[in-house]
Amino acid sequence: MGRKLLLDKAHIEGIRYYKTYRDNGGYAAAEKVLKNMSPDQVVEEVKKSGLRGRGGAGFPTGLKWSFLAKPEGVPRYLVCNADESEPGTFKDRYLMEFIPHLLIEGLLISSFALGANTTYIYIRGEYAWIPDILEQAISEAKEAGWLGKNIQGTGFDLEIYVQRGAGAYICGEETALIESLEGKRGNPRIKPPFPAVKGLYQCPTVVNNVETLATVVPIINIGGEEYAKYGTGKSTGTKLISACGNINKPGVYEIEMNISVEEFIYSEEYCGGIPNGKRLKACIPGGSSVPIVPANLLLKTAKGEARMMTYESLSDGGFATGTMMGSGGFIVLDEDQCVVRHTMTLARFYHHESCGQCSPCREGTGWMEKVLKKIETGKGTLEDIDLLWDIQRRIEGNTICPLGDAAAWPVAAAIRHFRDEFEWHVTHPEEAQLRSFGLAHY
Ligand code: L3W
Ligand code: SF4
Repeated sequence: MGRKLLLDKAHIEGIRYYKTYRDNGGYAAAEKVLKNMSPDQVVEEVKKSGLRGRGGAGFPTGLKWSFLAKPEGVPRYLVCNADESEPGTFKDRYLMEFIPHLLIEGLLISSFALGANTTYIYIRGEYAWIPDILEQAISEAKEAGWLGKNIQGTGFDLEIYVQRGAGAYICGEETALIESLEGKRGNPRIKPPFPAVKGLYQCPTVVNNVETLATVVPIINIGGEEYAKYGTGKSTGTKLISACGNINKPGVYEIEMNISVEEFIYSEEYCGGIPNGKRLKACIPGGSSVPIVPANLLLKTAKGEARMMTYESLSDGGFATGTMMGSGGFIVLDEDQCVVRHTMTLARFYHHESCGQCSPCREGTGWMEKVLKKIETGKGTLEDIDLLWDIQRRIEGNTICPLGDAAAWPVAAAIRHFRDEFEWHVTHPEEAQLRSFGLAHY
């Protein structure tokens, strides 16, 4: 069994509630920090741990915290990004729903480290039942003296507020989230300035993902150096992976970042293999925004070594697979899946979710959806495949926020790795049409 740091107590009945959480070692890290550590020491431990942001970008958390500007007399904010909307990603939901106090404890420690007295959890609107769970955890923690004024007699004050989003994917982008939190339309801002300098209400703000902030708890409990012994290389610790698609055991798994992709897909401890003995065709290992990888590149590197579930191995220097660990939304496709249809579905999603501020994204996502629909329904031409390639190329790198790239990459990767399938739709229009209507399969 792989070692666990976040979900090790998830099986305990009643762990959602303060008493059970506390009886099982909860708030020991908060106690350690408040009694024995300075804010700088906490930041140092997080740096030593090598923790990287779990929301998608993998940016070093300790480094981000050390960027936080500290002008005299200006409040600082911590914002927990719980707007988990990336298709295929549902690991933060699991944490918030089943072990909410792990997040509240992580927020307390992180707020203390950053000198933030007000912290917001911005939660995806569709997670309609979770704010109540978080509110209950917050009020239990407050009653036990872990929130409010003069926490545990240290003089440190902290209030945590839960803010619901209204169902817009773009509000998971940190600056759009901040705009939304300020009561405005969730349009991303141009960076720099980064939130660490000018964030919420133009004040220094750290925005971190739910899993990132929850992970601060085991880091403090075992120490940054010990945490860094988990995993390998620049992928230290454990990572939550939400696995879905054509696998026998979809769900949320905590993996130590030292197992192979093959082990993750086929072992009984994790996904349990592919149903009905079907062959693996491809995988999107990090949420819908990261490029699709065909099975041959997914399981082995160009050197014939096992591909690992790590930031480095999945991106392979950004070259061979061109994909990423992303948010850990692991989507498996078996041999029956149509990559063109799949790509069209994603294109529709990004078109719908584009905020419309920049023309390459606003117009390009719509064009990609239209051209993909034409090809998928057997009405496309070979020139349309080149047109599609051209459109995605004009979006990538030319937009305000990463949604443009996120829309372009899946299309580019699908054409790069599965061009024959696009061509098949053009050269077999009648079969493609039947398949599009769900009347025929491979
Ligand atoms: C201060 C600097 N701060 C960078 C901070 C920056 C941000 C973090 C990472 O997009 C990706 C996206 C999705 N001074 C700084 C600095 N920072 N330089 O570091 O920044 P960045 O720009 O690399 O990424 P991002 O804008 O946060 C995140 C991809 O993740 N994604 C995930 C989506 C996940 C969800 C979800 O449901 N959880 O939506 C999937 O792959 O496409 O590329 O905080 O401020 N000099
Ligand atoms: Fe809006 Fe798309 Fe531009 Fe991002 S890239 S700011 S979502 S139009």
